Amino acid sequence: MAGLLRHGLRAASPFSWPTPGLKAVRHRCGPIRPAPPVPARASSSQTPGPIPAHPPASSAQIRVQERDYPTDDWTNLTPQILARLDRRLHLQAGHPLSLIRRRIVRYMYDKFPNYRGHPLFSVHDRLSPVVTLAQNYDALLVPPQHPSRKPSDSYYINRTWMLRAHTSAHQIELIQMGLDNFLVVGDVYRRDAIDASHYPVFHQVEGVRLLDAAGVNARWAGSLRDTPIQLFEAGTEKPHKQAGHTVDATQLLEWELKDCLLGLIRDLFGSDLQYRWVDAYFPFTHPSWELEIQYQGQWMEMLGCGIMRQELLHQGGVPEKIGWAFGLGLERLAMKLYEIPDIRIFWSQDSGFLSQFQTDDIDQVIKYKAVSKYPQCINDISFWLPQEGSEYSSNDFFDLVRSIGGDLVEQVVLVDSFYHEKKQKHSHCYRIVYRSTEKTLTQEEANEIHKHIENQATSRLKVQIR
Ligand code: FA5
Ligand code: MG
Repeated sequence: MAGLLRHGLRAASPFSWPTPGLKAVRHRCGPIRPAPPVPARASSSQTPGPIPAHPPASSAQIRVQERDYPTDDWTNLTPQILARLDRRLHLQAGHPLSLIRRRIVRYMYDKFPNYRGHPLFSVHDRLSPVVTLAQNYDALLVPPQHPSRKPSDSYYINRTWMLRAHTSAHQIELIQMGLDNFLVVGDVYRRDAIDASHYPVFHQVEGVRLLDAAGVNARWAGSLRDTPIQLFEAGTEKPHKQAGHTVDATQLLEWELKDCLLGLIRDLFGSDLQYRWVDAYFPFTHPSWELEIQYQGQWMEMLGCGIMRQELLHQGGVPEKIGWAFGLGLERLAMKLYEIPDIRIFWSQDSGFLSQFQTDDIDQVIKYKAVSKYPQCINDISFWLPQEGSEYSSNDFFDLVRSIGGDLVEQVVLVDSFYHEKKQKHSHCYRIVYRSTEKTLTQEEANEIHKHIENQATSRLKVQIR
């Protein structure tokens, strides 16, 4: 969030609020005081308040994911952000965010099996990032005057629709569908400052787990207690628990939540990792925490979590249950895991970056190697293979390319191969990526090497250029 004071790499969350006794975090508009809580299901039409007007959009309609929306004075989506909606990096095969998503899902599947040994958690990774303000804020008890609602902080389609600013926006709809254990993975959008660990589009994994009294007691059946654990009591809110929750139930949930998240972090980074829990504030959880780990000599915030506000479970139609939730940043985890020094690199379409993650083995140890800052030149070559009888192997071609292009060849990939029935010939097409690590290689220079490769392939490998 631009303008928020940071503590090392720890950004103040737009969804957190400073509360007395917590780490001081100041907003650019000065200290923020909590507003009275909004009634559950408050409609977004009640939200405007003293929000600065945004210049009206030039066109009356805006097209987002093949749907037209009327624009209004809140519309602030830019073409650059709209273009990111189709990227879905978390689902792109061979992308670091997709590899780490699969590791998290596997961990959660193993950690929480059902009584038949199947995964308890369902995974929702294709939900549209277009949500209502009611989903993103009201359903999560975010007060009408909360700074995260300002057009300067989020991307609005209009006063009703926006791009989700966190995956928590889907909590209530999935609970209302009857789900008790689920993960949401997706791209989220915030008008955040851009630096090495902040980007306006990033990816989160949300985890939600609900339990009723029977579930809680079955879960801790082995403990030495002789009386069943009660979930609810008529009490008052304390820093360590909600008014309606018992201390016992809160502590059990806190233990399970932190055990789950620490287990995940250790699964990814090994057990000798330096971490710390920091008390936090979110309108939709209490108590709440953030987990920070050491990254490049500083504390970096990886996730927010907490015991779900009971009002949410009432709204979700399951007042008899209690639950925990977390939201973690995929980029931050992937930066640490693969030693990617800058969050902007995830958006690179440079094959020098992507080819480093081309694996189906999610446990493969990959350490990112910096890609040359000079541009690539990409040339394709297609030829008919020699007729049956003469030997040809792709490896011969790879060797030939390397012997001619040397270190200027960054990559050679077979991109297409087919058999022509009439001609009775096989065809191969290779893509050669040229790049210098020392200077900008011009397309003319690349063409010259490419031409030489064509000639040598024809004479030495007996192929016929198409
Ligand atoms: C949230 O988004 C809450 N919805 C998390 C949550 C879920 C709390 C469920 C309680 C229960 P926060 O704004 O702190 O919280 O973001 C969560 C994580 O997203 C951060 O810890 C960080 O890892 C990542 N993150 C936040 N902002 C950015 C950004 N601009 N760029 C990259 N990652 C970010
Ligand atoms: Mg945060």
